[in-house]
Amino acid sequence: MAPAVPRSGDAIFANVERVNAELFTLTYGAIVRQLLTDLEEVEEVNKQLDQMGYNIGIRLIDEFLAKSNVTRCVDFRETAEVIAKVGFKMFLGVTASVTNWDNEGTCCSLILEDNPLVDFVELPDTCQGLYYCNILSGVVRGALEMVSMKTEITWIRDMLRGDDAFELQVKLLKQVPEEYPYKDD
Ligand code: MYR
Repeated sequence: MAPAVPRSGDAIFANVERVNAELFTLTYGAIVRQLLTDLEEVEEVNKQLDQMGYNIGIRLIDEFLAKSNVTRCVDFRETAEVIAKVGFKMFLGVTASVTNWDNEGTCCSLILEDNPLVDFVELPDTCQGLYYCNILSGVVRGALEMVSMKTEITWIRDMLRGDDAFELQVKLLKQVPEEYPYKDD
């Protein structure tokens, strides 16, 4: 039966957001499932998810910079915080914490305790080597490459493998200085 009192706008929007999030999660699951069927080897699926993420990341950076009003970061530490607090929030709806810095300030971990990609997900034994969320590592790598940072991204912890959080290690390999586009005469 329809409710006698219509729900407030806020409640309706909250519900629409939840449904969209569930649709997103289920759609991602369907993509991973299809890749497993098509490619058969989990290693190949890992590579494909990373590549798909990279292709998304190199496009998503424009939207990120336009919507976030983030300007040049002073160093990689600030970049990592921006990814964790602004980027993840914007595209995944959750924030990450940044820890495990090396002495040089070029390698850190992004920790996700809540990850909407894995809601409803349980991996069967046949998928043990799968990095289910590998699309995320590709997105971060692609986005950073577009702002002149070559990185290597590695999963250190994965809740689908029984760990207590998702930990994504981000290592800055090379920062290509941007060239001033005009000649001083
Ligand atoms: C700069 O110094 O040019 C700013 C760099 C900001 C990079 C932010 C990259 C955002 C990546 C979003 C990842 C979302 C993953 C779901």
